[in-house]
Amino acid sequence: MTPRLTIGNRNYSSWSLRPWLCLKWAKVTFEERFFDLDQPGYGADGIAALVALSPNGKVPLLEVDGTKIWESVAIAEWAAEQPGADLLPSEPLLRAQVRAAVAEMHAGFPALRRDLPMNIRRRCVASDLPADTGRDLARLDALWSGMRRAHGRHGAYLFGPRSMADAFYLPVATRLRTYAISLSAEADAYGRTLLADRAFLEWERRVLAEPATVFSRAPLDAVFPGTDRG
Ligand SMILES: N[C@@H](CCC(=O)N[C@@H](CS)C(=O)NCC(=O)O)C(=O)O
Repeated sequence: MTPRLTIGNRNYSSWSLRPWLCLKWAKVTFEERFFDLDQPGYGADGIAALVALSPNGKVPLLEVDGTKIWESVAIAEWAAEQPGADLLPSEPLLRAQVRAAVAEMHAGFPALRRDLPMNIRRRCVASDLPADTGRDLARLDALWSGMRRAHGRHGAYLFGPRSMADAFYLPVATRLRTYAISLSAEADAYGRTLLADRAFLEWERRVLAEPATVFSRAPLDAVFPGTDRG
């Protein structure tokens, strides 16, 4: 059976985008199922139909031969284990660092995620960000520019060649663009590399082809005044 990935609303669901990129980059054939997150229970006690479908009540969810794999990291790791996936470096210490960067994104940057939600269509200017968001952005800049300085001679991605870590930071690159936030020159250049990724451009085309709607269950479109593309 073809693996099936359930994803949320493409414009907003950063956790859906990450494993979707990993599956694409690993050249895994998979079906997609869209689940509309703009339903009662979102972000609170859960959307009943999603709670029934997914063990953690959230997307993304990958189903492989009747087995459910939830959590974006686990789906990305499954993709990395497929033959020829090339999502993790073969050198153990470098592989550990890629996983550290993935884990930091998965577990960290809470203020950045709170104040700068993914909204691919949106263009606005962030202002008066709280101190903890500034600290998250400074940490992001240090991580991106530090890794680019260390590995830049091997390629344009975070660890040189493209890896799972790039899928985890790509949604962050869209946030910096949406909210007109600049980091250091090295970090900004890396963000541009991510936004030019072919698989991401396919995702973005599909976002812009969908009718622009306002997400009603959370103020994702009203964070700062701005305009929407598409
Ligand atoms: N830790 C989870 C986070 C998944 C997540 O928060 N998904 C959101 C959409 S981006 C969701 O399904 N929310 C449903 C809800 O909060 O009710 C992962 O990495 O997969």
